[in-house]
Order: sequence, then C-alpha cells, then structure tokens
Amino acid sequence: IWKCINSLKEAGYVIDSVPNKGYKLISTPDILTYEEIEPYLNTINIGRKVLYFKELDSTNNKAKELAFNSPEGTVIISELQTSGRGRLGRDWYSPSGNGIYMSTILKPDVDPVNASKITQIAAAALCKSFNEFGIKSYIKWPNDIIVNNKKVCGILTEMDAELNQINYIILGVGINVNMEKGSFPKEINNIASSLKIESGLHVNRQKLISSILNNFEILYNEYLYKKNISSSIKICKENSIILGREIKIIKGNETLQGTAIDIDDEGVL
Ligand code: BT5
Repeated sequence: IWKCINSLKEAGYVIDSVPNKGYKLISTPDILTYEEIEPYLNTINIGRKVLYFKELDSTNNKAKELAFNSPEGTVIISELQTSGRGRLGRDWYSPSGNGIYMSTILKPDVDPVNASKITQIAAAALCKSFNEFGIKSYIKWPNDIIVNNKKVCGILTEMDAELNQINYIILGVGINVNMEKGSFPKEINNIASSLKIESGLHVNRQKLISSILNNFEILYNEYLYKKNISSSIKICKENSIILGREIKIIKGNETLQGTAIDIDDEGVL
C-alpha cells in the first residue's frame, strides 16, 4: 500500500496519513487520465480508452501512429505539444497545464468524401459543451470556436483513406482553457483567448473533456446510424458567427467575397 500511495503522491494526489489509522485522500490533481475523466463520462465507445502523455509533438501524430491498432473512440491527450498543428501547416500554440490537446481515433464506415462532416459534428459538440459551462460560444465555419470574437478552440480533422473507404479519421481538438490574460505569444495575442479569460471562470478540464466526448458521441452516432448530421448542422447554424455576414474566403491564391447565407445539410457553406 505504501508503494501505491507514494506513486499516487508523485502523480499529484494529496494524501494524508495517520499512523495506525490509514490514509485520507485530500485532493486529486488536475490531470487528464482516464481515471479522472471516467466519473463524468456517459459514452459507450468514445473516450473509453484514453492515452495520456505529459508531452508529445502533436496528439494527431501520435493518434496516426496508433490508429490501425486502436479501437474506435481511443483518445490521445497531451499536457503539452511541441509541434501542435493547425491546418495547412500552421502552428497551434500548446503550452502545458492549462489547455486541452486531444485527438480521437474514428473509423466510420462511410465514403471518404464525408470526412469533413466530422469537423461539423465536433464543432457542434464543442459549442454545446462550452454553452453547458455557461460560456456562450460561436462557430466560425468550418473549424474555429469563438468566444467574444476571440478564438478559443480549433479543430484539425485528418484522414487516411483508400479510394472509397476510410481507414481512419483523426479528430484533433485544441482548446485554450485556463490560460491567463497576456500569456499568449504576441503573434496571436489579438486573435486568441481562453475560456477563463473570457468567462472569468476556472474551468475543470476533466469535466469539460467528458462533456465534449459525451456530446460528440450522441451527434456522431446520429451520423453513423441515421446517416445524417441534421442535429449537428442545426447547432452549427444556430451558433454560427458568420451566417448573414459579409465574409472573405481565401482559397489558395483565390479570394471570394460575399454574404454567408447558409450551411447546407451536408455541412457545406
Ligand atoms: C486550427 O487550425 O484551428 C486547428 C487547431 C487544432 C489543434 C489541435 S491540438 C490537438 C491536435 N494536435 C495537433 O497537432 N493539432 C490538433 P487553423 O484554422 O489553421 O488555425 C491555426 C491558426 O490559429 C494559427 O495560424 C494562429 O493564427 C492561430 N492559433 C495558433 N495557436 C492558437 C491558439 N492556441 N489559440 C488560438 N489561436 C491559435
């Protein structure tokens, strides 16, 4: 028992001991292991296997490495990313201890052209969860979650596929949770923020991850079993920051300007 107690203490658990009486758990650490997330999790598959790392280059890279031999719903979480990635080779700032960097391995039996729907399902789940925590968030199609006009979360969906079969999809999510004001690098200081800065609330990362996985599984199952994403699209539209507004779409060298009118049933703007 002494050995186990010591290894728990090393992991950050605060435990009191009284000779001849026993041990008392005083507090649990803010870590993102399966054991700490599990009490809040209502899912069947998603998040039922969690691999937790102190440091990775990118959780998406690790998830790709493990995807073939991991069950659907496996989640890779890291406290810190040394090469966190956004889309098109952009960087994702991923400091230790106060963010969530996680990648979920998915193996839907659908045509590869549908992979982008996973981003819309995830955006809906994230927005729903932030709102459940009392933080009004908006979706900037296709992959940003915005609070008070600042980006607090980004989604990076990557796929490995044959011509008409998906081998796996990696759903990467980065969330600025409890970062303090002024802690972002100057290049993104004007556009980025955290849930804590915008809401004034310290957010429990374990509960937030569980809520996201819970919401995601419900919406993802609707897609798998009913073959539509109407609930996700409804959330994406109701919480869209761009619908009805003048927008600019930059596609390589091409720039399109116009009004964002609608997101269709397939999740296409
Ligand atoms: C994204 O790309 O928004 C997707 C970010 C996905 C990150 C997760 S973390 C877990 C998983 N593992 C990874 O390696 N990645 C995923 P994009 O739309 O391309 O936006 C990238 C841009 O957002 C950058 O060019 C910056 O301008 C800005 N940015 C970088 N870090 C940020 C942060 N922490 N918060 C807000 N904005 C940030």
